Amino acid sequence: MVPRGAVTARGSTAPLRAAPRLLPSSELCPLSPALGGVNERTFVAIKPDGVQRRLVGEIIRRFERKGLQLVGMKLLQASEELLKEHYISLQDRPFYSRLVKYMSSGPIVAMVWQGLDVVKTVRTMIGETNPAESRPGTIRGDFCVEVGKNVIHGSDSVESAQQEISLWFRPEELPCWEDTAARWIYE
Ligand code: IDP
Ligand code: MG
Repeated sequence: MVPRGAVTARGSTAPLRAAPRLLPSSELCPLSPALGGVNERTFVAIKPDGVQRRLVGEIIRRFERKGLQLVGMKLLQASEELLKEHYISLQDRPFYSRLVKYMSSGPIVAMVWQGLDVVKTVRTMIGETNPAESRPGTIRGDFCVEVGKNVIHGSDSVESAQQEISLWFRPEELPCWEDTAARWIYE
């Protein structure tokens, strides 16, 4: 895990401004040591089955209500090339080509979420890879049945999150905005 206050993708250690404002994409995101420098980011994708089953709003609602900050989002039809790269670590698994086909079978909602320990938090909220092993209350525990149609992706480490964010998003697609609720969420 990246320590609180450390710099992650496109972050800096400049203090937060007093008033909320949108920053030009060329500026680095400000971090606030006073607020714990909560700058960890993770990549989340609502898979084609999640989009088709109208789960986009429900999933975003869960992350928002948790207190996480949405810093990037787009609906896109991912190319096989992109998906092969995204799942490169699974290329020797027997389900790899079926996985790429599934992921390219319709649009995906790609997102970046930010917060304290966000990689671990989002994985906990998603549940296990196999929905049958996922507890009720998790996204996979509540909304799906089979591993091959498990609705959502979340990065499994800070390092893979950084790689996945740079694979799926251009810097200008991650606008920097001050989270004015942060003081009510973090000590
Ligand atoms: P994760 O999504 O929980 O991180 P990974 O092991 O990284 O799980 O696998 C990536 C995706 O590959 C899974 O979310 C699932 O869609 C698919 N997958 C994993 N294992 C199987 C399998 O045994 N059969 C079919 N698909 C699988
Ligand atoms: Mg994974």
